[in-house]
Amino acid sequence: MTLKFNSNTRRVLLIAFIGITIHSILSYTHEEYGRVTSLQNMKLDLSWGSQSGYQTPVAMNDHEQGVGTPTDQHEAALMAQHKANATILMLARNGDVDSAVRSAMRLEDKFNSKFRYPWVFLNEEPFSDEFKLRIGNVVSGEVKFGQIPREHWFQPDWIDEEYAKASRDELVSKNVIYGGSVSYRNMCRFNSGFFFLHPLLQEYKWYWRVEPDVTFPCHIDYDPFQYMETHNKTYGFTITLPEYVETIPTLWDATKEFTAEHPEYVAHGNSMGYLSENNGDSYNNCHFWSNFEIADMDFWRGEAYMKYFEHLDSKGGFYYERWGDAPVHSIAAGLFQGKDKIHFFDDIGYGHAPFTHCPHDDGAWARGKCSCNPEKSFDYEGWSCLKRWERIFE
Ligand SMILES: Nc1nc2c(ncn2[C@@H]2O[C@H](COP(=O)(O)OP(=O)(O)O)[C@@H](O)[C@H]2O)c(=O)[nH]1
Ligand SMILES: *[C@@H]1O[C@H](CO)[C@@H](O)[C@H](O)[C@H]1NC(C)=O
Ligand SMILES: *[C@@H]1O[C@H](CO)[C@@H](O)[C@H](O)[C@H]1NC(C)=O
Ligand SMILES: [Mg+2]
Repeated sequence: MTLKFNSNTRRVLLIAFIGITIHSILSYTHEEYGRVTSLQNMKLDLSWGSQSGYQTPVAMNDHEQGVGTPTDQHEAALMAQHKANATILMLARNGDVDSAVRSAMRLEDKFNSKFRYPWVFLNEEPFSDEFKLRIGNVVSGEVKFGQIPREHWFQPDWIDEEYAKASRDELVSKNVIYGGSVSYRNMCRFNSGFFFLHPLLQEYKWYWRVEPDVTFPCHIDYDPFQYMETHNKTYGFTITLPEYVETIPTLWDATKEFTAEHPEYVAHGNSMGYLSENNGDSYNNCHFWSNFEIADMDFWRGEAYMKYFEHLDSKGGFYYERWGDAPVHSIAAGLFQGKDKIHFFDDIGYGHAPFTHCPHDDGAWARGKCSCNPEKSFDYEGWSCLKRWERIFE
């Protein structure tokens, strides 16, 4: 096979060549500057200037809405004035760097290059220089890298490790995903009870949780944080499905114990009809998939949730079973406040393997903003709990 370039291809290559050349010159200039500053200061320098290394990957997708045109910059400046007290948050390991970068690029491309919210990355280990540099090169706003305090992450000493090990082995024998993993349990407990206490998050009210290797198939042309604020919401989701029952056999009993002790925290007009088929006698395992969350940390920091978490933690279920932060968040968000505090972000396309939420006809998809197939949206597939969510508003 011979390689032939038509004139279009040649044009693209020429533009790419010029782009790479300019970028190399600018990177070089920048590198000189960067050497005398710390990594974080260097990041600040990268963020706003037209030298931003960030623009290169986006410019390659020239069929999509680019960044950096005067109109976009003007829009960004306008939007910056109304910015919510919010951050984008990712928990990741150094080994997740490739997939973390992919997620960050995608969210920047579809949303954040226009809004420039800061990012916070958390890890129980110090982030590597590679991680910080590569993430710094793709985000448009400020970025902070934090280490999680030991006592917020590792299995507490009062957990009976022999019993915990036996429970892990049992889940492994039942082929339950992450059944044998202690680090996964640390992560679930951290996301349930501690992330919002991290020093780097204290200055924020809102967060958007992002994970490595997630996708955003639609352009997001409004600010979801401001939507939450304006509509008095505390918790937003895109996908809802049932939890593996083997991972939470006693979570609902522990919850009922708590609500019996503290009936004052159970709100009128709550979402029990979504969580249960029998008015709370048992849990139907439906939860909001917490790898995507746009939510108010002040709800987690509040008395009801803090007490609920302490109660759950004291049961040891994060280690003796494999309680996930998704059912824990969902039950609390569903019971300790009215159902109108929770928002289904139908118009935000979102993918985390193996499921994708693709907006339906009347949403963003019809406005020509999505690349996903709405017919393959998870929403009304057998597994989805969306019908159970919607039935409480009928
Ligand atoms: N720092 C750190 N992050 C973790 C660890 N385990 C999981 N994560 C992060 O926690 C989130 C959920 O983990 P993931 O492997 O995606 O679990 P899944 O989505 O349930 O399959 C992701 O943001 C991971 O990067 C860990 O041991 N250390
Ligand atoms: C942002 O939210 C946090 C948490 O609610 C609060 O402590 C902080 O004062 C807020 N900052 C601004 C500028 O409103
Ligand atoms: C917002 O919700 C809170 C409860 O969290 C309620 O007290 C308040 O009245 C609501 N405000 C508006 C404007 O609806
Ligand atoms: Mg994940």
